[in-house]
Amino acid sequence: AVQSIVDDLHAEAERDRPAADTPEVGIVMGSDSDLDTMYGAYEALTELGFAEVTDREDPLEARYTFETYVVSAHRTPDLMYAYAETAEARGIDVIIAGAGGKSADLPNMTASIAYPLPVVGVPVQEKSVNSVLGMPTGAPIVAVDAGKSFNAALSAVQMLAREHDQLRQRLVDYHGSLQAGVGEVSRDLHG
Ligand code: RP5
Repeated sequence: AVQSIVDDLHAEAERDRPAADTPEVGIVMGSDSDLDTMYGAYEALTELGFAEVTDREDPLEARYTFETYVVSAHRTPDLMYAYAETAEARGIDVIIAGAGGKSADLPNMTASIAYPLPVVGVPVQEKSVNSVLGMPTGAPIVAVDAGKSFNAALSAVQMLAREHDQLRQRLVDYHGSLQAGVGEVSRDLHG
């Protein structure tokens, strides 16, 4: 099964996919046990109007989309390599990569292989932080604190927003809604 996904990724990388059929954001995580933690990224992307591509054959309706793969650096190294190696050619603009444990190698290996595509790393637990952040000079990764996948998605969309005015506006509106929310809490507290 893994080999057929690897083959599909390479086939997609070689095909000239129209931009409208290409997810802007790729989410990868080391295990399906990371799903709960990575759910924050789904929430942020959905809040900003992204839709998840669940069937690559289906025509996409939403303007902005993301895809999700479970890719383990240790159990499926070939798949990790294929995903990261083909991401740019497949049309992905930014990857969010989450992994847990003390050997959370997926985010940093993905960043190295997918370079120069930006990768936002999410250490799933506190103990994973050093392994995600411990990159040598010249091999960059952007990372958030343990479990902060919501912020990882906001950072990814900030990168995209430099070239997409609509996304920039959604980020500004989202920030405005945060301020309004805080304002309401203060009003409630102080009458
Ligand atoms: C890591 O090992 C994964 O990212 C996950 O956080 C952790 C444990 O994986 P499971 O044993 O729950 O599949 O590579």
